[in-house]
Amino acid sequence: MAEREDDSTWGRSTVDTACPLDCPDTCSLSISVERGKVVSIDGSTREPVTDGFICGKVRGFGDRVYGADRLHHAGVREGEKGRGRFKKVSVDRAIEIVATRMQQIKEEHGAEAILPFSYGGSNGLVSQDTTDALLFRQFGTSRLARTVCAAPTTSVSQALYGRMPSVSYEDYREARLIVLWGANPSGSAIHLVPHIKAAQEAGAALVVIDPRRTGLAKLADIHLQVRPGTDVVIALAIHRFLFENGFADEAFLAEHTRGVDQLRERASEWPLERAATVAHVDRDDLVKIAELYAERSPALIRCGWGLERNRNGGNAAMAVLSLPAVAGKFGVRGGGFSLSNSGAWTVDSAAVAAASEPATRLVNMNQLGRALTEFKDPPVQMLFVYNCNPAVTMPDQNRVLEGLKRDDLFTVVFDQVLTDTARWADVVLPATTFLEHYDIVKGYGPVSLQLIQPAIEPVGDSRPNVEVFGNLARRLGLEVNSSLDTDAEAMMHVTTALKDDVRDSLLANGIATPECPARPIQFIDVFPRTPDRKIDLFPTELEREAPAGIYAFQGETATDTHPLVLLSPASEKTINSTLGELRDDLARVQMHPQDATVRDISDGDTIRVFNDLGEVLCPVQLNSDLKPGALSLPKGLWQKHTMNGSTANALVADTSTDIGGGACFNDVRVEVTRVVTADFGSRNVALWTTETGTDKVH
Ligand SMILES: Nc1nc2c(c(=O)[nH]1)N[C@H]1C(S)=C(S)[C@@H](COP(=O)(O)OP(=O)(O)OC[C@H]3O[C@@H](n4cnc5c(=O)[nH]c(N)nc54)[C@H](O)[C@@H]3O)O[C@H]1N2
Ligand SMILES: Nc1nc2c(c(=O)[nH]1)N[C@H]1C(S)=C(S)[C@@H](COP(=O)(O)OP(=O)(O)OC[C@H]3O[C@@H](n4cnc5c(=O)[nH]c(N)nc54)[C@H](O)[C@@H]3O)O[C@H]1N2
Ligand SMILES: [Mo]
Repeated sequence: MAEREDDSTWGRSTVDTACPLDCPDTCSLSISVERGKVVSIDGSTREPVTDGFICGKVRGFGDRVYGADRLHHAGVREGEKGRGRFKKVSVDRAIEIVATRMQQIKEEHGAEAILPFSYGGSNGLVSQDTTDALLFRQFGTSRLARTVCAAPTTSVSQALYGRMPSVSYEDYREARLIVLWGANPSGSAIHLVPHIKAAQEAGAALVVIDPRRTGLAKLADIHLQVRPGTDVVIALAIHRFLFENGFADEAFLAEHTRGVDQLRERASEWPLERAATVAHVDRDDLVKIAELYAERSPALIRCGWGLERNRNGGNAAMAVLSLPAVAGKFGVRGGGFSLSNSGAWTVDSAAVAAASEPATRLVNMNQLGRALTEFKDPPVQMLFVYNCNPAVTMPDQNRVLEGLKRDDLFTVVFDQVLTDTARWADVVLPATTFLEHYDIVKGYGPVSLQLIQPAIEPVGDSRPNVEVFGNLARRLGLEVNSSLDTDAEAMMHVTTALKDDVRDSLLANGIATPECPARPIQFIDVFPRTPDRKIDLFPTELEREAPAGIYAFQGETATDTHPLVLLSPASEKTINSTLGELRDDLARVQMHPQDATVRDISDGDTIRVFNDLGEVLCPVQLNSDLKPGALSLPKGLWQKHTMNGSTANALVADTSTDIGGGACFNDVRVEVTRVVTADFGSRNVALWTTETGTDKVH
């Protein structure tokens, strides 16, 4: 069994476990427990990348476990929707109510009128896509396209490379050039930062391509402060430079790739000058980057997720990820690319794979608002939310909220805390946290598999996902593989077809290392997993999907009425919206002083950020680290974090990215005005606007 030290005299124990929150780092943790309560959470060294340190968010996770917003009981709505008031019922009773309603909806409208809605709130292999998936498939509900994150980059890396594993964190220090492209690891993957700094100390050059001057951009040799959405032309211009100046690795291209001629032709349209003009960057900086990339090896590109959330995002990711192929950067330690490693090691869920998926209606999760308000044949009659907080995290927030308001919609929310979505529920179900149940977590940065084991008993009546879905399935008369989650071995049966050695290693050590090498050299240890093992530089299947073709730039549409662009990057204070309940301060929109001056706006003013979809009222912070013309408001805000209950997503259209059906979170056109505080003192604004957020019930 994985380490668990007990000192029963004092009721003290230390539990080794891991963090399943939606972050690439998947840290190994050591939890100190006293008399059944978590007293501290620290990093451990079991996962080498964690190396004993963790972020402040998880260190403070006990505040969530024992916090005022924790859901201790199941509840049935009392009074109007959205007030967040519930009558306490037993979990069994709540499940019975949900089951009865599901049957009724199936009889009246067909099971496709039920929409299960989940994302990565728990990245554990047990708590998503196991019992839940079996239940919903057998019942014949609508299906969900889980596109809110990484859809464009995944489509593209699948098409080009068959999701070849990435360069590991540890091997960043071997690189002589690192390009951080639309990635901000200081906020979103902190364990990468020491490796980048070590590389710099050893003489590596650092290039950061980002509309914001991030912490690492300040330390970079070159910060290319692009206009959002223009990365595709920057990457194509570097391709053109490589092709035209004899830096393309023709031997590698001939042997290992397909489609290079078409790529060459698309790139030919983008001389460096033209790309620099479109992206509003200094031509000389761009030339320097192209030269550095041509000359230095090992050269490593970190493709983040900031650049994909845009109408040009899929093509941007494709043009970026094809650079190491053209420049011949593979075959050396520290050279190549790094992206999500979620596809590096597939741990199949046997039970789920075996159950065929019925071809029921497929709903793109980014269009939840539309689904709730417009879908017919059948209309959505039940929304079942778990591992997700769509009232604040999905595009077109106002339309999502309009849908949640529908009296004839039955909403079930299964969560750990009373989220903004849970407030709209007809039935709430209390979920355990990773400190209270078993799970298995696979990293998408480092690729190890780790065991999660409970450090404490479930708080209140909270239950693990598999238990709730197992009970619900039984009530519906369905046969699913579930577990009462009594021990690690039982839990493993529910979930995955783990190979014996992997299972044994997890049980004995709490960690298992993957079949693929943990520190792979691309094109030495790992190869494309495309059918012919070649890199497909011009994947025609994506061309059919992309509205303007592949490697195309669809422009960007700043308009006279909405000339600014709003970005919403990851914040170091929350993981998506998780832990947002613990913060009560108002968020501040970041704005460049130049944009503020022309609008007569000063630091600290209350501003209104608006477009045709909605408005956000909050204080402004002037910040010259932004590209002029761009604003920034963190993702993951709760309704209480702005003065009118709207987050950045009230301004995000539910249109799709060029490839992959992803969300365009960073492609938001807005205008800003100062709110005259004589009209609304900030307190009044808060009272006036948070109809749904004032009378909070813990
Ligand atoms: N602390 C914390 N860590 C997290 C998360 C969190 O919420 N909090 N979320 C996790 C999740 S789910 C994800 S997906 C990852 C995301 O992690 P990252 O890949 O780092 O993504 P973002 O923070 O969304 O954006 C990264 C950078 O892209 C920039 N950017 C925005 N638009 C553009 C553009 O058009 N071009 C370019 N070149 N850059 C652009 C932003 O300014 C930002 O600095 O982080 C994970 N880690
Ligand atoms: N404006 C803007 N919005 C964005 C983005 C952006 O860049 N800009 N980025 C997007 C990205 S990258 C992502 S990944 C999505 C994420 O969006 P969501 O998937 O909605 O993520 P969270 O907000 O973290 O909500 C997850 C919820 O799951 C719950 N949960 C955790 N573990 C369990 C469990 O074991 N059981 C149950 N039942 N519940 C559990 C948590 O308490 C939490 O409330 O948001 C997207 N939203
Ligand atoms: Mo994400």
